[in-house]
Amino acid sequence: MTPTLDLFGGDDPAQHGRVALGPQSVVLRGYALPAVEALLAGVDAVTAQAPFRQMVTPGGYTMSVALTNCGELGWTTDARGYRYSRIDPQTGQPWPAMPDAFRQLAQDAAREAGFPGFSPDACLVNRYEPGSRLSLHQDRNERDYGAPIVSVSLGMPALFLFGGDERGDRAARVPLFHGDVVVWGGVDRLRFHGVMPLKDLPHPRLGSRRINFTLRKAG
Ligand code: MD6
Ligand code: FE
Repeated sequence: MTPTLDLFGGDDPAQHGRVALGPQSVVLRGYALPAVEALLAGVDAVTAQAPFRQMVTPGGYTMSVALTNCGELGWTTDARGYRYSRIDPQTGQPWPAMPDAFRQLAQDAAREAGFPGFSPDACLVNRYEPGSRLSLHQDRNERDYGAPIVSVSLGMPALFLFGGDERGDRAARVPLFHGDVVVWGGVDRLRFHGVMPLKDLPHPRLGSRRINFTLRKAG
């Protein structure tokens, strides 16, 4: 018998690596891999109705990340501020429905991370290209901080910055790969975080893109 170092637990997604980022935040390595094709079909369905677009921050900067949304509520930014809305300002229509594969994965991952009964009503979908970045921020436009956020990464890898409760706190750099899912909530819910500028490391399935979507209870 050949001894193997089974760091990632074979093919059982529940046994893939877990990396704790804080008391109530965890990276579930590869957790989304079995669902990738269903998730990408969901992304295509969403973006056919609500295309990716680059939004402008209240400070007047055009975001390098392009975004869209699905679910009852969608996150937007413009000169007047950040907010959730039921209507896509670009199409004048409600945001597309949240694909079942998104909702199911988010519920399962949340339960796995200690947040049973997660029922998201908003999903922000981000598209990164080489050089795209997301500066340090807190997610605080949601009404209730009691629910966690579930974040799914597909395509090119990214270096995620996970800081503390103050902007100036030292941030850990955590690589996120295709199929990784991050869940955080509770005492970690308002920690500052961001994404370093992406390197061009083309992914076999998605090319020079990274797709990240985050599921939330916003309303
Ligand atoms: C990203 N994620 O990974 C950006 N926010 O591309 C986020 O900003 C984020 O991953 C709240 C909770 C989880 C996240
Ligand atoms: Fe965020």
